Amino acid sequence: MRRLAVAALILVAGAAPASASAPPPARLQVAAKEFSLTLSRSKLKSGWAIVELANYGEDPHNLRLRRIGGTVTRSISIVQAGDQRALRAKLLPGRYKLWCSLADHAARGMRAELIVTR
Ligand SMILES: [Cu+2]
Repeated sequence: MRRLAVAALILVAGAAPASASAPPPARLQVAAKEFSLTLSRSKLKSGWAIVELANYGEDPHNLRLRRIGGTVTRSISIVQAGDQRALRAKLLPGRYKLWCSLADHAARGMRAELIVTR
C-alpha cells in the first residue's frame, strides 16, 4: 500500500509542469466606484482566473463573487480608495454575480454579472 502511494507520487511529480501545459489564468478587472462595478470583460473561459478589484472611488469597497446556483462565495476583503487586490479562483462554467457587500452599495448599483463559458 505504501509502495503504491509512493509510485503515485512519482507519477504526479513526473507530470509536465503546470506552466508548460496549462493555459495562463484568465484575467478580469473589476473597477469599483460610487456606485458601480465595471468589468473589464463580460465573459471568461472556465478554469483558473485572476479577479482583481480596483477601487477608483473615494470610499472603501469589497467584492463578492458567486456562481448562480452555486454554494461558494468568493471574497476580496475591503480595498481602500486608490488601491487594488486580487483573488485567484478556478471558475466553473455558468453565470456569476459580483457585488460589493458593504452597507447598501449593491442596491445602489455596485453589482454586475459575469458569464463563464466552457
Ligand atoms: Cu462598496
